Amino acid sequence: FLPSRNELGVVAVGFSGGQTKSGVDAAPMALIEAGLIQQLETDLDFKVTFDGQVHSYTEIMPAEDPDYRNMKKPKSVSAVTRAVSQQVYEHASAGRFVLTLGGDHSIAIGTISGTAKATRERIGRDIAVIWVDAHADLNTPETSESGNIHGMPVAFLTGLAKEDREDCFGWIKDDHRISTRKLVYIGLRDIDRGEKKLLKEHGIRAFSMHDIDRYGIGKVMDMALGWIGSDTPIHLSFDVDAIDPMWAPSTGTPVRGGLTLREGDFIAECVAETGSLIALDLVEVNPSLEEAALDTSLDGRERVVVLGSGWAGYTVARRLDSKKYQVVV
Ligand code: HAR
Ligand code: MN
Ligand code: MN
Ligand code: MN
Repeated sequence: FLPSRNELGVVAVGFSGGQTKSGVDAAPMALIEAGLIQQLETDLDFKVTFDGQVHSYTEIMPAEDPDYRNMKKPKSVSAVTRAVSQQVYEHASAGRFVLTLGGDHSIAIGTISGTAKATRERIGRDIAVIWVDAHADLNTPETSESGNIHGMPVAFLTGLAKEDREDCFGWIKDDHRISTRKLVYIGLRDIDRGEKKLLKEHGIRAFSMHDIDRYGIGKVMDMALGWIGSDTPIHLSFDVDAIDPMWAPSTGTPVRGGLTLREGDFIAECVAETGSLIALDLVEVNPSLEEAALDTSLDGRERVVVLGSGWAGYTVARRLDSKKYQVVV
């Protein structure tokens, strides 16, 4: 069921409307300017299909976008994620591994719905999702305290949140959705009351930082992948704020007590080793929040890409640079 070896589709989503800070829309360009695409092609021999642009979707942005059901910018986020869903769907349907560069985490409504639908059509299988994040992003519009849709993507993807209005996520149908049983969280440490309740009620598998402290990242990855089961297509949605702000400070909602750099790498390596990875999202990198990003303990090569923030994202993207990912793709 794997995408063809070395066929990679890249989608660059310059969108920040799922939250209120500007700058996260500039991440794809920062990563691309740091040489990401070129490295994927030349160092790794990927055949990259990339339309060469960072999409800002201005042509589909609604003129007016009032709050609805407590959601901020519902029509904009709905329209953008619908477009992203189609872009990702096309890559996945063509048998490509899909790398999406965000953008805030609301865009995962698009990426995951796109791979879920394509994978069902292509091989008749449900995908599993590994959501690496400090946050659960599981709020429904009603449980959200902020109204920011980047805190809600998993609710829409699992059907815990639904809406009939076509222009407010009503376009999401069953074939776009994932089961709460096929979802695993890693890195959680900032969860809202309503989210905690939903996690419990639906028996969602979640490994918090507490679990990582208790069992170690090795055991946690064994348990996480064991839960999913081998031979299940995996979509990895990596929010860079899962990594401790010491390593990844350039993000809109940093939470201390996060993953070490190696733990972040290790997660990506373990997922790659399964041979079942079909898509990767890299989100919430905000190059404008970069002040303290330079850490003198980094080696020269990494520091080149620090760019402030780009670096944190690059750590994840850099996994694509390893042989293991080559096998996956
Ligand atoms: N839980 C909070 C909310 O709903 C914060 C969510 C922050 N989300 C992200 N992506 N940065 O994980 O608003
Ligand atoms: Mn997130
Ligand atoms: Mn987060
Ligand atoms: Mn909170």
